[in-house]
Amino acid sequence: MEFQNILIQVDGHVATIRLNRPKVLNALNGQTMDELCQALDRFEADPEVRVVVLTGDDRAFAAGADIGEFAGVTPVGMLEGPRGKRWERIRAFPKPLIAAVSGYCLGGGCELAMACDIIVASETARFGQPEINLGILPGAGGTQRLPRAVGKHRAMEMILTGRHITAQQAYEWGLVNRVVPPEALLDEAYTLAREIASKAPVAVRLAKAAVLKSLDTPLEVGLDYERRLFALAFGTEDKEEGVRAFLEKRKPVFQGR
Ligand code: DAK
Repeated sequence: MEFQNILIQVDGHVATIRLNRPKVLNALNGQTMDELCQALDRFEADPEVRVVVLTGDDRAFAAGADIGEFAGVTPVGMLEGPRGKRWERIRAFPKPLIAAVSGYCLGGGCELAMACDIIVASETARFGQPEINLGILPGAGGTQRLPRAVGKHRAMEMILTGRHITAQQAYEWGLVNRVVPPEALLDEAYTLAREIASKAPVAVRLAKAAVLKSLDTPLEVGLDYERRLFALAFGTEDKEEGVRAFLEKRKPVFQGR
């Protein structure tokens, strides 16, 4: 399958998706989003892929949706078009997604990073939800995920003013996991990715599902969900291997079964 707006690569158990529309700061047009979803479909189906790193280039992770595609769109077109399904596909991706962010990470770009499970930022990264300047509001999760990440008041400030924040500010506000020099960005993301990829894949997916569940359920429901997933992990060969390896004082070799 040939992609035009993204580059993909697989190295061991870690796949990379690189957004690749540098002339428009990786603006997320429909085709780019479709290609991103197709790549995720492929990586979900490939048992060799255990973690996916999503990145852009030095200048931009992504400067948002492609604004050119908004002109003339009606409310019905917005509701019934493919946009919602694409973002739902990203939300439902079951394997860990690590965003490696350099440069502009705005609007839908910031929402895409927030849909990932871990965000590594370069010192050059700039985060923002500038939709208010276009007469609209965030529409791909920004009003929901940003307050969960940074708290109501900081999210309000970003969303109502449209101002960008620096990588350091994003770190202090809890939006990103860490900030590294630009040249160390991918190394840092791959170090994390390889470490996670070395764990039992089924347990990793169950853990991701359980943590995500915590963000949209009351504690009692979430605890019950965790209890069930925990029990499910006891049906895996990897659990037997992990426990046996500990008792035998050796490193486990996980198979993803
Ligand atoms: N869309 C299209 N083109 C873009 C773009 C964008 N978002 N951002 C930048 N570009 C283009 C510029 O037009 C310019 O193209 P040329 O003029 O060279 O042809 C090129 O990229 C370089 O940009 P600049 O010349 O502007 O570069 P500067 O360094 O001066 O400024 C900037 C960089 C990032 C500050 C500036 O480009 C900027 O403000 N860009 C727009 C950022 C923005 O407003 N982003 C939010 C877009 S709204 C939804 C799903 C998603 C969304 C909503 C709903 N559903 C599921 C319902 C998402 C909405 C959004 O993201």
